[in-house]
Amino acid sequence: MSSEMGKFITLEGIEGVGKTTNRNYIRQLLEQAGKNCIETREPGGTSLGEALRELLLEHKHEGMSADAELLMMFAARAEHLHKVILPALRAGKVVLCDRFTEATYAYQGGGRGLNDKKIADLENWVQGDLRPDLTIILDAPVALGRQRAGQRSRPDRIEKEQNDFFERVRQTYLEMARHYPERIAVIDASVAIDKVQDQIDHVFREHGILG
Ligand code: Z5A
Repeated sequence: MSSEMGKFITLEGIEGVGKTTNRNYIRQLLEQAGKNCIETREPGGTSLGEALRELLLEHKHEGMSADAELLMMFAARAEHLHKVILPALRAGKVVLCDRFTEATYAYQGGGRGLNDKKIADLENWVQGDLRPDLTIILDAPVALGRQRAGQRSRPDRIEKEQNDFFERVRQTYLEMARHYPERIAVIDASVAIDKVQDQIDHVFREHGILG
């Protein structure tokens, strides 16, 4: 990505690890550093994307095929990229996105068992060479994430999968971080929020995002 472009930062992890909680914290960090930042999420972020999100997460479509799920994730992503992410990056803004393609590798690849090649083909088609500048994986044991998330409302179509599904999702995230250490950082999200945020500060300093 050219130097005039803004930075693309994504947050990942299994449910309940604190993506939403820490997104607010990161936004404050960026704003205090004088950065112009937008927050968005996947699937979603546009009116078409939010409509696809509803279709993907509601219980009405139990048993949706893994291929249909994958294609809908990328349909939402294509719209999101064209309408929101790329225009903001071109305007020099920081885009802070709750989940992106690493979630597809983790959930549709690791979780559902789809071949990585299918995902990589769609990634190259829809994104060209755009990849996040920094991905933060908030990592915690599945039981802890589920316990934290479980204190809220009824699980959606994906959240109601079993622990072994989320274990595969978690392991796929950790594997991606080992593969791309220069752009994917893992943070221990099992500790108290202030300790999680100390680690976020450290990663942001290391990657020169605030400077
Ligand atoms: N999905 C997919 O399959 N493929 C794709 O390509 C994409 C997505 C892009 C929607 O995601 C679903 O889409 C998701 C993957 C799939 N399904 N699942 N599972 P989502 O991001 O909207 O949904 P989510 O992962 O289920 O988010 P979440 O449950 O809202 O989790 P969170 O945002 O990471 O957690 P949180 O709301 O910030 O925190 C949960 C609770 O824990 C809350 O009460 C906090 O106060 C508490 N918390 C957070 N951190 C701490 C610490 N450190 N200590 C104590 N308590 C804490």
